[in-house]
Amino acid sequence: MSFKRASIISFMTAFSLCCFISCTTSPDTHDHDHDLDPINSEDIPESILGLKAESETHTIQLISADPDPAIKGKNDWTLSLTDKADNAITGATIVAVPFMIVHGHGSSPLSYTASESEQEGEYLFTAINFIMVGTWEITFKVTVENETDAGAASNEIVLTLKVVN
Ligand SMILES: [Cu+2]
Repeated sequence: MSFKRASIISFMTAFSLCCFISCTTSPDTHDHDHDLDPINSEDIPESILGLKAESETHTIQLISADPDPAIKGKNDWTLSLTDKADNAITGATIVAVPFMIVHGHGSSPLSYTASESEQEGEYLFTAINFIMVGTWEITFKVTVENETDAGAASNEIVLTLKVVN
C-alpha cells in the first residue's frame, strides 16, 4: 500500500469516527459543521497566552504556553492559581479535562494532572494532547487544602480556547 493511499484511508477512518461520535452524541445536530459550535469561535482569540477563567473562589491564568496558539498534538502550559484576593495558592491539586463540545469527545488521554512549579502558585501541565483542531473547553478541577477547616475544598474552572493547527 502506498503512503498516499494509507494516509487517505487513515483520514477517512478518522473522519467517519468523528461523524459517528458527532451523530451519536448530538442527535439534534446532524450537520457537524464547526460553525454550529455553541460558542461563537470568532470571539475566541487564537493566542492562548494570558487567557483567564474563574470560579466563585479561584482564578487561573495561562502564563506560559508552548506552543501558542495551541496545536493539535502536544501542548505544555504553566498556569497561575490565585484566590479572589489575588493571593497565590500553593499546594493545590489541579486536574485538566479537555472536551470538544461540538463533537462530544475528549482528548487522549482524557485528563491531565498538574505538577506544582517552584514558583509559588504556579502549576505545570505537560503534553496536553488535543486530537483535533477547533474549539475546546478545558475544565480545571481545583482542590485546595483548607487551612481553617478539616479537609479540602474543590471547585471547577472552565476555560474555552481554540486549537489552531
Ligand atoms: Cu472533534
